[in-house]
Amino acid sequence: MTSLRQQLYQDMAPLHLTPLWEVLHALVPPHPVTPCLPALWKYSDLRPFLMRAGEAITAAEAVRRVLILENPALRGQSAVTQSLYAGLQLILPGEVAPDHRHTQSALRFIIEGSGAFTTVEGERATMHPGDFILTPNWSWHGHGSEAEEPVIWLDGLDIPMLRFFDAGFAETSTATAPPRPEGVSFARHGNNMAPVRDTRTGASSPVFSYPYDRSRESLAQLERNTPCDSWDGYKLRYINPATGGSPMPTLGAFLQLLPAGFNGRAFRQTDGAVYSVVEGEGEVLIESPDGETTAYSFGPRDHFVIPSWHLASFRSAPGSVLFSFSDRPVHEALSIHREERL
Ligand code: GTQ
Repeated sequence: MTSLRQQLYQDMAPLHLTPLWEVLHALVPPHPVTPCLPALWKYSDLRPFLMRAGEAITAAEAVRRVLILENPALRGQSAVTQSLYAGLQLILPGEVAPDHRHTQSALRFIIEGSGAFTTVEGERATMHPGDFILTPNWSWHGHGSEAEEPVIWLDGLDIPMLRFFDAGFAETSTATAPPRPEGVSFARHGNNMAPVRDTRTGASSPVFSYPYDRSRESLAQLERNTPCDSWDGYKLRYINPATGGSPMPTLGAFLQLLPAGFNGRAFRQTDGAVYSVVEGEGEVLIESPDGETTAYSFGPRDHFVIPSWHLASFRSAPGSVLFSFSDRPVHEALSIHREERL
């Protein structure tokens, strides 16, 4: 019997044929089995390398001077999860990172420094720590700095997702988009209002800068006046005001506050997520598939990743604010999103 099978496999191999029954279990597992590992990047460990990159190459030469946060299990793949890319980008005073556009969608979350800017279709968004800025797919964008200090931000992109779909296109700018006054997009769409005859269909948000002070104030209000969620603390998602959906089709982004003394319950979700710590301190406990739990201690500007379907919970003695992003809108669009709250 076995030899019959062995002979069959051997004889059909030249035709690039493989028996399903040998791989079926792995192909349709009873629950998600990700190769990704949980990981934490301490900012104090990482920052010196970013500064050395600042001495080693200019932003103009690098095009984007970024250190990629690679999942330890996906080295060489420029991926923090199977679908997501994350990196920390540095721009020094006076530097320019030239305009380009691509089918990958990008988000920025500002980590350190003020006064650099991203330009989206010619409109500037000046960066301050905690601001959430997006560059929708196929929009012209570049970065520059009129700051007097280094400015560092988290880049989140759907690069591995587009690679999976073999759908990546990019162009570099020959003629830069004409400059447009700063703040117009926010004036049009950022205050729960919209132009009367606006007909946009809203694949991506018409607002591309979400200032931290506004998001933070919402969380402060909610903490004062509403009950705390036992798993999330107080958690809000950034929205596309034209649709109520995610700011970009492939990337969801979130801001959450863990109140002082928070001792959260465990959850897992199919969307692996990348976290950027804004304020405070705490611990994330992540259970590996073999049942072992590791506690990762985090402080301001640290980054960590919770892979798909890993049980996780948060603890914070002094309280904390966390930004995060994931591919959740894709899971939801495809009706494959699941989460479990224990
Ligand atoms: O700023 O356009 O981290 O195109 C990777 C690819 C940033 C960007 C990244 C990019 C960008």
